[in-house]
Amino acid sequence: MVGVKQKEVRIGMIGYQFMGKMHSHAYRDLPFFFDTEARPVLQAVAGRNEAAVKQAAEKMGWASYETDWRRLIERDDIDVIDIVTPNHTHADMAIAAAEAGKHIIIEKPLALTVEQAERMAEAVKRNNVVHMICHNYRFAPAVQYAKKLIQDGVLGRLYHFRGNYLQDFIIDPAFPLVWRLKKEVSGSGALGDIAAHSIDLARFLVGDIHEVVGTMETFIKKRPIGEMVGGLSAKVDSDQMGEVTVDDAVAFLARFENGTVATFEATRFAAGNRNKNTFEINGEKGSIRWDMENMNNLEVYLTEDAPGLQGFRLINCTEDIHPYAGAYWPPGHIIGYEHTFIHLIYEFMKGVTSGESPRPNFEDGVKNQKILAAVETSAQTKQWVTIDY
Ligand code: 4PW
Repeated sequence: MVGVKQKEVRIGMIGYQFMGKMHSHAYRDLPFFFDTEARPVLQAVAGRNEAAVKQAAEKMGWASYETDWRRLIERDDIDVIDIVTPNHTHADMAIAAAEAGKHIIIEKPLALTVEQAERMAEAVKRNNVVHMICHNYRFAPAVQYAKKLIQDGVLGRLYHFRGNYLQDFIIDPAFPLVWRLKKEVSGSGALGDIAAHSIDLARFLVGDIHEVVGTMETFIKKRPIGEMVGGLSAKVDSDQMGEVTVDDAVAFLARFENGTVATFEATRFAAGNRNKNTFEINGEKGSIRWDMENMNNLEVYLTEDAPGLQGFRLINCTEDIHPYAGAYWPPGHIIGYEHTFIHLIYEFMKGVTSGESPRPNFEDGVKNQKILAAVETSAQTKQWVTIDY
């Protein structure tokens, strides 16, 4: 970075699989494209299996490794703890990291329960550390541009938000009972794993949610015992069957505090939809829609367009005017999924320099967790549930 003195920020990451690989890549690529005062250093990675964590450290460029996450947090050559482990470990790790004065970046959802999430938020506040939760999709240039259009009043008053997150990776009944399907490890299923992203997008683009009513379903109740093997693949370990204790699918209605009405659907049983994270927003002056699988594009419809010319226009958000896009290639030279994490890490590094926790932070994580809990309560009681902020 020319002319600005850079400060090294030493990262200690707990976990090294799918999201660990993604975060490692983002730390390494960040300086290629963005100027920051804080320069991330891949100081140490932690995992229980020594051979595997050693190999991961070598492959992803981490300077050292630990086999005990508590030892990583104790190290005085670590400034940031990055938590990319399954959800049931989040609370203990984040609270210990905060008590040790480390800044924290953590994968979603924040915790298993609202109670855990609140304790985590109190710990980061009490210890005055910078905190952020990894809802990466809001950092796509097209989503950031959608936010700008809404803020500038281009859509006028907002009437509808429609958020879908559709996957199909567990549709085969032979797909094993991995951690993502166990309530005590993951908290919930499609709800916390993917609807959580739609909730974050909704809160980012529209505002706070006031009340929800929903339904949840588990289509396949028992599966063979097994484990994840990277990405969203898994392997069966045994011919024993175990009980699925989370939702396979969730659908809910919501009303925002500003009067916008929403529908949400999240499922891992939508055959043919690999990572179909989409939203549409309808306002008094037009509509916008976005689809993660074509993430550089934003579709925009404006009611003021001349008769005969009305229709959704396709904006390829790769121009300098589109947030983050100008840091990369010339217009039309698209970016991808991994870049959303580079932008997120960029914001986090700026936060570490300024001392301000970037959004979405643990306070957002608590609000999101309350919405997840309200949807579950509503599915059980078959009633509308007001979110108690
Ligand atoms: O964003 C999605 C996640 O939250 C991911 O791409 C896969 O599904 C992995 O976990 C969830």
